[in-house]
Amino acid sequence: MDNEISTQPHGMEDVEIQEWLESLDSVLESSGPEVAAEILERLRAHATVNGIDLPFSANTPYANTIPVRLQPLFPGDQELERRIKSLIRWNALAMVVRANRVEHNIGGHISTYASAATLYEVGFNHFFRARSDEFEGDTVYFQGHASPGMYARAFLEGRLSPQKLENFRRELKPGGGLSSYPHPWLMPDFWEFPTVSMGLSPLMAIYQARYNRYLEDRGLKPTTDAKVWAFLGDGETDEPESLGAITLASREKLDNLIFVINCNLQRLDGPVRGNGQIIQELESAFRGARWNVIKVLWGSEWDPIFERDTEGLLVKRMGELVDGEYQKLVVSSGAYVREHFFGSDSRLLQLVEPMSDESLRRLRLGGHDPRKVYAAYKAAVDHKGSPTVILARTIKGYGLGEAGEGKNVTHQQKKLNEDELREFRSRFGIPLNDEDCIEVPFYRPAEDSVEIQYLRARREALGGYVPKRSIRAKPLVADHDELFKEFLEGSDGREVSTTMAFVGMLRKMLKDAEIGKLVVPIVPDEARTFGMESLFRTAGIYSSVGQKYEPVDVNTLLYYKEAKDGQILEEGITEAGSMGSFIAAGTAYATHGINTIPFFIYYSMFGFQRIADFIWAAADMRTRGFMLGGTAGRTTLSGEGLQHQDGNSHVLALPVPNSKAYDPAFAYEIAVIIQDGIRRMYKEGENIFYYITVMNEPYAMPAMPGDVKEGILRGMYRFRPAANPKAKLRAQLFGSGAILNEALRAQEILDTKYGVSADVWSVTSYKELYNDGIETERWNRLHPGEKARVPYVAMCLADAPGVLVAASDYLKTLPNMISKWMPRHLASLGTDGFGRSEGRTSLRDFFEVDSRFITLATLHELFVDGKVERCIIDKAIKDLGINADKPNPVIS
Ligand SMILES: Cc1ncc(C[n+]2csc(CCOP(=O)(O)OP(=O)(O)O)c2C)c(N)n1
Ligand SMILES: [Mg+2]
Repeated sequence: MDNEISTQPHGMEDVEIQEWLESLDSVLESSGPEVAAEILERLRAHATVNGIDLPFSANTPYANTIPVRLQPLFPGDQELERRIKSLIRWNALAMVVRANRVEHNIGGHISTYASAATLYEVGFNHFFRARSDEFEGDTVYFQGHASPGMYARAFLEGRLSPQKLENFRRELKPGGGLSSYPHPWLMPDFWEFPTVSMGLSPLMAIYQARYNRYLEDRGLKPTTDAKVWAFLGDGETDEPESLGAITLASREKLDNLIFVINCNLQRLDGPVRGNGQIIQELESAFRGARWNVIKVLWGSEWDPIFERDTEGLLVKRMGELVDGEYQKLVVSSGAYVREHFFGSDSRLLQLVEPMSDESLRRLRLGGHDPRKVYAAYKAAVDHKGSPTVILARTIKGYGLGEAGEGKNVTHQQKKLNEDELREFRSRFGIPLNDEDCIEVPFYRPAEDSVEIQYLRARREALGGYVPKRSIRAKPLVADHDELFKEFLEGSDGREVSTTMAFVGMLRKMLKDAEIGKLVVPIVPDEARTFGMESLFRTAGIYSSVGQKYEPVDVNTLLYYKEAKDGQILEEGITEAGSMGSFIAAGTAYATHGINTIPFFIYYSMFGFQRIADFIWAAADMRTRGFMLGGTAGRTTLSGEGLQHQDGNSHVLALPVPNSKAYDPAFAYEIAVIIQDGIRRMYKEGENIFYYITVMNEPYAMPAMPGDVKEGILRGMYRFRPAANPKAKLRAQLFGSGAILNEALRAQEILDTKYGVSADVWSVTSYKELYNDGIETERWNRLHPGEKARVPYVAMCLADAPGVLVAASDYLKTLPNMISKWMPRHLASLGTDGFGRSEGRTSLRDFFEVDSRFITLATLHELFVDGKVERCIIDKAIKDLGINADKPNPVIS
């Protein structure tokens, strides 16, 4: 163990060591701890210069960080708080037990909250400040599995009815219920942050705390001392996202951020680190990342024993045990503790000699002692200059006794037998008799009881109730027609990409009177890829410390300008972190009452594919804003190959219910989508967000062909009608994004070479079309007596003659999923398969989505329909230069 007291190096005399120690003591006495620390630091540097390889340890001993003498007085009524906590414990347990009695295996967790009750209650009674008109409030990420405790508290607070509690995990019952975990989508007046997909909330909390600073530095909100608290499980820290952004927090000196890690040493299956010490491991990771680490390991009962231990034997012994041993010790009898813990050394045994076995058994852990927890929280909120993590030791399933306390099965414990219920009731002093108690009723003392009065008074003093979600931003009012007008007019033949067009819009939006300040561009080290560098200088890159150096390119027009009031969030190479900022910005309408509008632009392949779970959480949180998948399209992004070329994201966007997904081809389509998106989200307050793919293929942007806005938004419109609608051979071609141009070229070839006259449609969103189709079918099914509605796709194509061919830069499943509402068979071309490092032309040949393949598919459909002869197809294959024996891109 790192914190073992090392044995004496050979050759060194005791007296020599004693001399060194004494001189340090005298410095301490005469000049104080700062000078002593300085000397030690200098000694360390001196030793290093002289080639002495000092062992590195980021650990402190296995002891409380805050010594008893620095522990503040506990300001509350400890006995009353204990009683309130006991009631919450009971109701939290009752909620789970009752739910599982009514519906077998409905689930729920008892042991997580049981271990964390003190950690939460000290927060609720003394720290978590509510949001009010005067103060933005603290932001709390509650550990998902502890939700029964939050519900039980809200019940005592009179905020949740017994009926709601009764319907825990049965949300669809009449009168509603409570969602299993924190889900703002399901309980939008209560929960703010979804936390139950473990690992997401620590990262989101870090970026939330940073975003709070961003808003302050940009003058969008007043500077306050509001805190972001994130409650995590120790097992949860194994998720790479949990610790993945901790250096950002220290780099940004986020002293508005406090992590509380509930170290019950257990996860679902068993110990987190049976053969090690999770607390020491976390301490070294966080200290190494320059966080302020506060360990809360031992309760007050241990203090006198430590005091008697002048030789440091107890700390040494504590550092020796692995977590598997600790797990056993804390639930064992006093005699066992005496024998197996203190018994390792006769001097240790002596320390506890005067204590009875019963008092040994009652030695509490730090995380269950409100005085220790209060001291840690107070130190955390007062700490300046870095974020704080509190590592609090607790027992999983605390108080469950034989029903699971500290046992490996405890996470899954949802039922208690009669004896166990009575035992729990007695242990926590719940005023229910033996008979009543086995019914596990919810229990709330009278409104005028001291418990309820105290609890209400504490919350009043802290500004109101937590958690509570409310929308505080006022809707925008402008229509922004002027802003977007120029983009409807085309590029006058100038070849631009849709990315360039979008960046042009972004530039203009940043200057807009109403939304200019609210726009938050977010980019994960990809701004140059998207041609956004011109914004560096004009909008500035946010840096909490401004720019401490003269940038190397200062003499150029587009230099890398960092500024304290910079608007761009240049996140570096972290799509997950950028998503954290996107979520913070896109929920600021609720969290801060500010309508910030995030535009998160990134390499499209590294979005839905890489950070889908964050996107799901964003959806749950009712995040508003725009995600832009840049360099999109499997065949439109040339050269980059298999890992980069995205033909997936529009399929992966399908499951997210409240995200709109568009694959626009032209600048005016993007303008229409963004303008309408701002209206829907920030004027109408819809809880939706947008995913728009933009490409890097340059071509002339046409003007909007008449009023096609509705079609753009609903998912499709006829972009270029057939030249000769009366022709005998007819077709309808569907293209999206850059592939629309291939459809247009095919239209030309079909017309001039094969006498086929085709309409070309721009399909801007297969997802919109699909959702419209399934919703229409559903409505018709539920309303058989009423006039049947027609899906939008069917409406568009009602009078559209000829064969149908779709081509997209994404999987063929996209067009296929709407084909059932089309009047005839649809031939779908798409980019299923692994990408290749190649140029666009070769890629589109390889994936069979170019104008030649669209032409061939059209002729083939006509052939199947008996409208053209086989020989036409044979000749076309030859004329178009198609290799019929080429490898199948799907599996090659
Ligand atoms: C990403 C993710 N993976 C798995 C789970 C399933 N799960 C729920 S709780 C749990 C164990 C939690 O252990 P810990 O973080 O130590 O919390 P504790 O309950 O001990 O406080 C697991 C594996 C989940 N919720 N999220
Ligand atoms: Mg745990």
